[in-house]
Amino acid sequence: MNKSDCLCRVCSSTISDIFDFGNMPIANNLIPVINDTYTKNEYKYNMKIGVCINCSSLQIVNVPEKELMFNNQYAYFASQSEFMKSHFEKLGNKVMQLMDKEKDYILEIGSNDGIFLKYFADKQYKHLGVDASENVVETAKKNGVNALCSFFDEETSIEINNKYGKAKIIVITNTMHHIENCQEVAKGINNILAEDGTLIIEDPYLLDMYKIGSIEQVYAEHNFIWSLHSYKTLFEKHSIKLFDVEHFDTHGGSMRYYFSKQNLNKTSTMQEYINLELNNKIFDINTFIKFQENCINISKELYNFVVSKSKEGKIIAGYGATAKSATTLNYSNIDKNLISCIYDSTPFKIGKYTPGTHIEIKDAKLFTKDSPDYTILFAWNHKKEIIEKEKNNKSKTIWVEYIPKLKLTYEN
Ligand code: DWN
Ligand code: ZN
Repeated sequence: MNKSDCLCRVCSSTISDIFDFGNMPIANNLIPVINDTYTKNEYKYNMKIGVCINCSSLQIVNVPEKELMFNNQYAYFASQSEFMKSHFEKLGNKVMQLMDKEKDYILEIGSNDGIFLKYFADKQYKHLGVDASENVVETAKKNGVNALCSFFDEETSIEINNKYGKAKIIVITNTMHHIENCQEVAKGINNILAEDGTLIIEDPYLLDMYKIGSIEQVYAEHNFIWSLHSYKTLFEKHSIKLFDVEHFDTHGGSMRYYFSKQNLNKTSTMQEYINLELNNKIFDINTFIKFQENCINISKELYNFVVSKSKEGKIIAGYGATAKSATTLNYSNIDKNLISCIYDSTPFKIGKYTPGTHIEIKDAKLFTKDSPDYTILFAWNHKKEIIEKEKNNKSKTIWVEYIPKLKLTYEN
């Protein structure tokens, strides 16, 4: 690996410890058919992650080309979760209070299938979504959203500024951690955010990841896991200041960050989380090392469980063909020989196969009829929604959770 690969993309310090996952496929690159052409040519990269003890950001040190991850075959359509829809509707209502409907517009970077901007489109607010994956942009447009297919960088920001002017609100949910060149995004935001505007970012939170040992939050796509300290370091370089945060349980623990170009008073919640990060030693390399050990144990525990049940002749399936589970499945060597299939409700995913491990993805509607002996809840972050739905469907299985540790729940 080049030395420059090991420099922090936030603050340019050297990344001190590297956790090598071995060869990994791209998490959302589902395989359409299992044959030699697809399986032999499947793209893999040697995934290595490290943490910067200067700014605390956790990152993949060798990120694959962005076009390999975001293209017209992007598999994740955020609107599959009713809970996430209502989560974003609440954010929409809050943001509308900050806007003058006649004058202002909102820009969303990483607008996916329009899950968030749909509320603005429905209420005729001026808005623009930018997303690099053509197929999700098409879905957003069908949902009435004004969306542009592009990677967001400095050049795009200039084009948007020329056409739409400065944005009063910029929202980036579950996307900033996808973008390798975070400096370029920050520059672009600086170009386009109004002087009295607000930047809102939300994504999985480093302290939660450390706490529950969710090794899976990292995969090519999630090439950063951010904290308050690391976001502050990045945006302060570009004269954009963090002034408030809000914590959510979504996606295994997420933080929402509020930034402004103005010198606004910092909230007490922000100070609380700054202290929490310091108390939890996010700048101590041992925190990262302990996390690694915990992740290795979780993977081994799940593998041993699956192998032992498979030897007993039990049918073991999965629920939720998540991008996250690509890390666990590939790292733990759990593949199609051990897992019968994974159930999922996303039309784009059904009938395809998981990357690297080649497990068939089946329509979630078949779950009740199939009733596998054990079902690993890969979409563990949607536990409440999925278990309630399957309870109503009278599905019978033993649910298997593996984060933060192995847990069985009998559903009979
Ligand atoms: O940032 C990202 C996040 C937010 O989402 C992306 N990089 C990609 C994606 O990650 P993920 O695939 O790990 O996300 P989810 O939301 O955990 O995926 C849930 C999966 O489960 C989806 O494929 C949809 C499926 N699902 C289902 O079949 N029935 C979900 C729900 C709620 C359901 O009821
Ligand atoms: Zn750094």
